[in-house]
Amino acid sequence: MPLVLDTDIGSDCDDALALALAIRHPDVDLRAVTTVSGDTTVRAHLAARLLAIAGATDVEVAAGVRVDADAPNWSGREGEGVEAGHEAPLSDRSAVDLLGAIDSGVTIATVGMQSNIAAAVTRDASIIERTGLLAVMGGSFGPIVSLDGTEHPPDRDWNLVCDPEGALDALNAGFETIYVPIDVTFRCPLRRRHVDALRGGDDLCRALAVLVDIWFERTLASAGTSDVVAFLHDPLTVACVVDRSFVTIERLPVRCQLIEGVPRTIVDAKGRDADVVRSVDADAFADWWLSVVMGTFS
Ligand SMILES: [Ca+2]
Repeated sequence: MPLVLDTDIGSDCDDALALALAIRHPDVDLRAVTTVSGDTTVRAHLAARLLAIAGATDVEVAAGVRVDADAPNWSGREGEGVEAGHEAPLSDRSAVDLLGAIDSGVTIATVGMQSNIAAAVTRDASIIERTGLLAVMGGSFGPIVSLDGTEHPPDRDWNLVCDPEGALDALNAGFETIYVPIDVTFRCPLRRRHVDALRGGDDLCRALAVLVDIWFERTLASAGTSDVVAFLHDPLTVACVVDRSFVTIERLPVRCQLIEGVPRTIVDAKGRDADVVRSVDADAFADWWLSVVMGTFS
């Protein structure tokens, strides 16, 4: 499956976990990585470094649309935890140029805000027909409820909220789309035993463990839990490109609309048919992710 991963790698650690899945799954032909949000060059170097650690320096990495450094998806600490070292040069092309030249039938997994996709559509709408599938981490089609039962407001849908105009432009453009929404991925944890297993893996696995540890200390540790160390929002999105055995899917008419300033995914007669992930066998998926990344998948 030819794939371009469009990512805000470097904020939440799950982008790196998704990149590792794309690198390691035998049925994914990772053609390129494009970065979005904040300092996209820093994010691109992080992706390039992880690709080099994995020995995948033939994957093109292109920096994308930047937003102001104080935008809500930019912590200023992106790249922390990955030591400098050998990496392939970044592409001479911008992410928008790269996406605009995408070959027919290639899948784009967009696991950050939709700014690059929207810019590419604005420049040349033929990307819509050429793209085989747009796999979107985002949207919500039910209550967003944490594992502890806490319900979150719709603006927790970070990838849409960070660039509302980009979300509207990209998600209403007419791509064949699968939504991997946040109400499902919030139910999809990476657990302590998974990150501990990564520590016994190869260089890439150990690098991922460091990134998870940093993310956990920064975000989840204060919640008093030690078992849930991250959430597999972006890895589930990449997984759904090649293996949907962990999820249930409904075909629903979806459109994106601002409601009280928040971009929301709406299901009604004016929407365009899309695949929507409605549930996940989270434990089976996390174990599968680990087996793919650690090379024990068969
Ligand atoms: Ca992301």
